[in-house]
Amino acid sequence: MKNKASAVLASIACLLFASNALADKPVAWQTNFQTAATGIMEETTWFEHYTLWFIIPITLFVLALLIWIVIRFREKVNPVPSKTSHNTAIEIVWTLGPVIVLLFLAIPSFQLLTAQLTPPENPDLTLKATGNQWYWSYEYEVGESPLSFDSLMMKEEDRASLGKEDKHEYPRLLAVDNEVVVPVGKTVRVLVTAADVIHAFAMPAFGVKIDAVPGRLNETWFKADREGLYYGQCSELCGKDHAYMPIAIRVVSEDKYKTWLAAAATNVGEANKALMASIDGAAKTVDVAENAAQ
Ligand SMILES: [Cu+2]
Repeated sequence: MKNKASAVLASIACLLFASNALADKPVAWQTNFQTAATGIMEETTWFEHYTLWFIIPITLFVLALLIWIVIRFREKVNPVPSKTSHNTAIEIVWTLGPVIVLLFLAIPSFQLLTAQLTPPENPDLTLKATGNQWYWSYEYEVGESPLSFDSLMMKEEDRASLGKEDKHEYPRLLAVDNEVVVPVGKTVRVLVTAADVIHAFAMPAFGVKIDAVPGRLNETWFKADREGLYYGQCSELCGKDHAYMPIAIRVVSEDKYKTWLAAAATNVGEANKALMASIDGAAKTVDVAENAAQ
């Protein structure tokens, strides 16, 4: 019994760690949003559900009216058409009704837009993302020498050398060679620009999507609530390899972030490997714990 309970606990822990490794990515035939990883995305998801409470009843109401008109006023039962051209009451209703509905949509919509577009006053970290044909480069505003690196889509033949053989965690067309690493629960300001043509920096689970325009610095922000690996893509048609410049953000604990940052100052590739090993290492500790319990 005790063994069973500990096995269950261990498998729950494994599940937690599994979801810890990969947090969000698009899935086949997906119709809904990805699970929110920031407060902004939670609100966005709420707003989407909220608008459906208006859209669905209105659509059903209009459909019912159409069906009623088609049946009730068909030529056979209504040989002499009415000559009515005005009805003050009905005209007031069909003007005021939509105005009220729009007000109910506009108020939360503007509140959400304001929250999304108001830059944080004291960000914990500032990151610059530059779109290039066809990859992203990132710059961290840290210390005296800013850390910078390029992030290119991972080639299938590089899986082994990068240690990214797990196709679930590192999916084709989404995995990159160097992920952006950020600490969990911290406000990250992202400055977005482009070096050649217009790109767009988008991370669905964070509710972030902003154009990367050459010669212009756009600003957005996020605060990730959950650790894990998140995937997004360039979201502005930018040329022949537009589909091949994914964005990958790894959200880790503050400690792991600091260790990574220190190592990345000299070698980003090695720092990433060490970080991956420390995350996998945490998952392995659970396996060991499970064995010990039996
Ligand atoms: Cu692009």
